[in-house]
Amino acid sequence: VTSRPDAETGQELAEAARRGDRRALGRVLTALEDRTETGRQALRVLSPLAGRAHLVGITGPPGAGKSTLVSELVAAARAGAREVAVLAIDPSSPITGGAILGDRVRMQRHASDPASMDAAVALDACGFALVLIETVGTGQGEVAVAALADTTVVVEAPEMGDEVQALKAGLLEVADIVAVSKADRPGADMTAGSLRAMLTVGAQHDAAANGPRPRRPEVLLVSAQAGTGVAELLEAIDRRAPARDPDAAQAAAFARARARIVEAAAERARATLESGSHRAQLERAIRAVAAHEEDADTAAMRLLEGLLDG
Ligand SMILES: Nc1nc2c(ncn2[C@@H]2O[C@H](COP(=O)(O)OP(=O)(O)O)[C@@H](O)[C@H]2O)c(=O)[nH]1
Ligand SMILES: [Mg+2]
Repeated sequence: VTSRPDAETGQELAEAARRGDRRALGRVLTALEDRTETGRQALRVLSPLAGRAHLVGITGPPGAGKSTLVSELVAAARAGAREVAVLAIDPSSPITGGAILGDRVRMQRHASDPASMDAAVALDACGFALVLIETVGTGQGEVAVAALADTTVVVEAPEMGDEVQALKAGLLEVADIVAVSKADRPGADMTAGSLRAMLTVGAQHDAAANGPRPRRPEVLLVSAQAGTGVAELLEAIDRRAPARDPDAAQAAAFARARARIVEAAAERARATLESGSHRAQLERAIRAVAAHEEDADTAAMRLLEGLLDG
């Protein structure tokens, strides 16, 4: 089944994508990235069909070895006859338009963008059992992927010595698994050791604070180059699959739903504000705020109340 070149509704595209039509899936993803009505239609069809995939965030500092590791994970999972998709989210990527290459999807986005979350839902609904979501950049975007994923793998390279990059970026707090990459290089054992020590202290701290679920991420050594530790990493990921850890899956689903609702509300508010029907009010507020007759927050509140009233 191939998709007709044009004039397809989001519903038709979604149905074709579900039947395994990769071109249709690519067009759904592009529509989601472009935030079009077609994308919204497709998502209405796909959303209820999602919820089976294991969404795994792979994050860490630039150059840590994420992309290389993701390729190895894909190969290992495919060897087990699993359907795997990779969603690479990079706000600085020069590639636009939800480019899809085989089962690799690139989006010039942040992890917290509704488009990224919608893409994960679409891949899930189209039957990919494992969706690896690679995020690059620093700080914000990397932490945001944790809200999107069921399981978060933080990748840390050894050459940083005792300067643990993931710690600086606040990444250890969101890690379910820490993968020390490039284990073929000297210093990897030391990095793993200092990470384990740090995380033990962190876990004690969490327990003392009576947190709901003290985190004690596993630290694993992997070398994509030597091919060592990849199978063990995949096993560690699989142990956290939603079906095997329903409580964690429930918590992840709630975090995801919360982020999606808040982001969708913000996106709708922005679009409505800038749409024709509210343009005049917005223009008046712009003049008032620019002239210092009103502060921006008061103007925003007034406009938001106007949105809710219709
Ligand atoms: N020695 C060694 N180098 C690696 C390994 N994995 C990745 N690299 C190298 O590290 C660099 C960054 O890798 P990449 O996967 O692009 O990192 P990313 O920015 O985190 O996606 C590249 O030059 C890779 O060849 C590994 O297991 N061992
Ligand atoms: Mg990369």
